[in-house]
Order: sequence, then structure tokens, then C-alpha cells
Amino acid sequence: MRQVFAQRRAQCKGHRLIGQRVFTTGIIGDMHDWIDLKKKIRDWGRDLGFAAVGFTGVELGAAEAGLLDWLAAGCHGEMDYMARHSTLRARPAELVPGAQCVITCRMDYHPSLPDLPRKPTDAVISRYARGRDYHKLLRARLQQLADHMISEIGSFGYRVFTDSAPVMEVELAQNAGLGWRGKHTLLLTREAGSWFFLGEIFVDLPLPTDAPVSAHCGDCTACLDACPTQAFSGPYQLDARRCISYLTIELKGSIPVELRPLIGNRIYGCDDCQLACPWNRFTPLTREADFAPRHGLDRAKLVDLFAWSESDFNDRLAGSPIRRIGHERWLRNIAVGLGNAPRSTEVVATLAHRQDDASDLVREHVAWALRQLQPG
Ligand code: B12
Ligand code: SF4
Repeated sequence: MRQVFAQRRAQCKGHRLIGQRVFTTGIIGDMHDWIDLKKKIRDWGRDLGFAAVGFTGVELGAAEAGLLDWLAAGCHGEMDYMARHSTLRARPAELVPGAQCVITCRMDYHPSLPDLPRKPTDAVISRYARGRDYHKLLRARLQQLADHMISEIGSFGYRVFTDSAPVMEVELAQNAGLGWRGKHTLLLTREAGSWFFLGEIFVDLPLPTDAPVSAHCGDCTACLDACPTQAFSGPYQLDARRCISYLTIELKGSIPVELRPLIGNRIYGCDDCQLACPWNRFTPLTREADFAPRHGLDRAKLVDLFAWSESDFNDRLAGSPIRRIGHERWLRNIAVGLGNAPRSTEVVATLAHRQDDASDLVREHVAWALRQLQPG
């Protein structure tokens, strides 16, 4: 096989340098070789923990108009990185010149432990963030998949991504037949709902592409109806500025006062639209031990997490995606949760302990929470 692909590469029309890697273009190959390679990539992908692997071209068509409309309406809020490379995001061939195919991979993260019933004084952290940061894990696995390909066919041009570059991951995965887009905008599959991450390898190989699958949402609007902050302006249209995931993770400053009561006890991300989706009732559990909840993050109490010092936060959340928001925003989010909890001596005393915090942001949210808890 290596020899066959070496001959193919000898037929190359040109090459281009991307990072440290030579990107070859115009490889002419026998379709059977590519089909055979594609099957092997799927098998290696499965062995590496990817529940599904799909192949698509580099054209995103109408997605660019959808993205530009979304940005023009300001739905990205403070996520400047979304606006920064807007057209590049919708044009994979410009992001990685020479790329001919995108190999898109799904890794399931649904935790193996069932969720305990949560009280309003408990902290709710979204499922994807309770274990190890998926960015590093997925990236390493995608690299391993690329390494398998190199051992099989020799060097070729590629780049791996997961949530790390201007890439429209859901759109690519949808085009590659990994699932259909739910009305909550996430990718959905019959067998795994939406509890998974996506990652890609852009390659300069003319691998045959897969066909998209049909959508199976029908008239259901459970995800749209379940959103605590009414963040959907319609099916497939999310105003991120109202989404709890944005408010607790991406937003750096003060959380809009009118949205605070709607956030409840969700202190990092939000799973409600996914929890409401009927397709998520039958999802397989993750095979990755690294995604298992750490430090009891699936059952922690707000008052306990609010007591963490900055060094507790940094030590306990080393390797967790939560660490990137920093201790200040962590306290901001928990203060909102405490302000939404039922009044009790413990909750008031816990908040009062931080009413003179060095951070303006924390002080302001603590003062709001204490006002919320005033009797009468
Ligand atoms: C920015 C971002 C966010 C933002 C905005 C989310 C959003 N929906 O745009 C915020 C911070 C809110 C967010 C939240 C979450 N995110 Co996020 N996020 C991203 C990111 C970085 C970019 C998404 C993007 O391009 N948005 C821009 C808008 C324009 O895109 P869009 O919604 O896809 O818009 C299209 C549709 O509206 C469509 N459209 C318009 N009208 C119509 C009509 C029809 C009929 C159809 C079919 C389509 C359609 O056209 C638009 C353009 O194509 C991706 C990673 C990546 N690089 O792709 C992860 C990603 C989408 N997020 C992910 C996750 C897990 C989440 C959360 C579940 C995390 C959590 N538990 O808190 C929540 C879910 C919230 C939700 N319902 O979307 C996963 C989703 C995996 C999956 N199963 O799909 C991704 C892919 C990250 C990853 N690598 O795994 N996220
Ligand atoms: S993640 Fe939560 S807040 Fe965001 S759209 Fe879904 S249900 Fe609404």
C-alpha cells in the first residue's frame, strides 16, 4: 500500500508548505486505493475511541451566509474570535490551502454515572466539563489517527482541529453524514443524540466523501421550549448572548441582571436543550475514563465550591476546561447560583464572607445575590 501511494505522490502536480508539513496537491489515484484507505481510517478511528468518522469536501456553500447573518445580528456577543475570521470559517480551502477533504470525527462524552437529583443549593456543571479538557484529548487522538495514515501511505499534508480554529465543525460533520442539525443547532444522531465532541483532520488527499443523512426532528420543539433564557430566536437560530453557556463561560464581565434569575444553579455551561431532546434518551456512555467527573463536580454544593481559594481552584481544576474562566468568573457564576438558591443562614453567611472581595466583579454579583435573598 505504501508503495502504491508513493507512486501516487510521484504524480503530484505541485506542493505547498503548511507549518512544518509539505502539502501536496493534485494527487491522481486509483479510486479503489482511496476507498480502501478510507475503510482503514474508519477502523483506526474506532480503535482510537472515535464513535464515528465521516468524510466531506471543503465546500460549505450556504453556511457562509448563515454565519454572516448571525454575526451581523450581533448574536456572537463578546466572542470576537467568531467575527475575526468570519469568511475563513466558512471556507475550509482558504484556511488550509491544498486541503481536498475533511475527515470529521465524533467522540462521545456522556458520563457513565447517572445524574443525582439536584437541589437548588447544588451546583450544576454541564456534562462535557466535569472531567478532563476534551481539547487536548481529542487533538492527541486526531494526531494519532494522522500518524496511522502516515505509516500506511507516507507523508501527506494535513492539519488537525478541535474547537481550536475558525472551522464550522457542526456544518462539516453534517455534510460528512455524521448526523443532522437539531433545532438547538447541535449535531444529532439516531444512536448517540448530541452528547459528543467533534474534531477534524483536513487532508490534501482526494478521499471519497460521504453523503449527508436526513433530519429526524419532525415537529418536535422540545429543545427550544426547554431553554431557561429563551435564547432561541427560532429553530436553528441561537442568540448566544442569552445562552447560559455563553453567559457562564464566554462572557468576561458582568452577567446581565435580567438574565441572572433565569440561570438558576447552572454555574458552568448548560445542558437543558440537550436534556429535553428525545434523541438523547438512548445515548451510549463514554468509553473515555478521562471524561469521568473529577472532584465530585457532578454532585458538588454551591457553598462548598464558593469557598475554594484561587489556589484550590487552580489545583483542583488542573486539566479541566473550567480552569480557563479563572477564579474570578468562577466566583461570579457561583454567586449568581447562590442568589437564586432558597434563603438560608448558610447561604447568606457564605455570600457575606466574600462581600469585600478584591474583585469588583465578584463584589457586584455577591451584593446582587444578597439583595435577592433579603426577606420579604
Ligand atoms: C461559538 C460556539 C458556541 C457558542 C454559540 C453556539 C452556537 N450554536 O453558535 C456558545 C458559547 C453559546 C456555545 C454553547 C455550546 N456549545 Co459550542 N461551539 C461554538 C463553536 C466554537 C462555533 C459554533 C458556530 O460556528 N456558531 C456560529 C453559528 C452561526 O453557527 P450555527 O448555529 O451553526 O449556525 C448555522 C445554523 O443556524 C444554520 N441555519 C440557519 N437557519 C437554518 C435553517 C435550517 C433548516 C438548517 C438546517 C440550518 C440553519 O446556518 C448557520 C450557518 O451554517 C463550535 C466549535 C466550532 N469551531 O464549530 C462549538 C460547538 C458547536 N459547541 C459544542 C458544545 C458541546 C456546546 C454546548 C453543548 C456546551 C454546554 N453544555 O454548555 C453548548 C450548546 C448550546 C447550543 N444550543 O448551541 C460542540 C457541539 C457538538 C455537537 N453535538 O454538535 C461544538 C461543535 C464544539 C466541539 N468541538 O465539539 N458554543
Ligand atoms: S445551552 Fe441552555 S441556555 Fe443555551 S440554548 Fe441550550 S438550553 Fe438555552
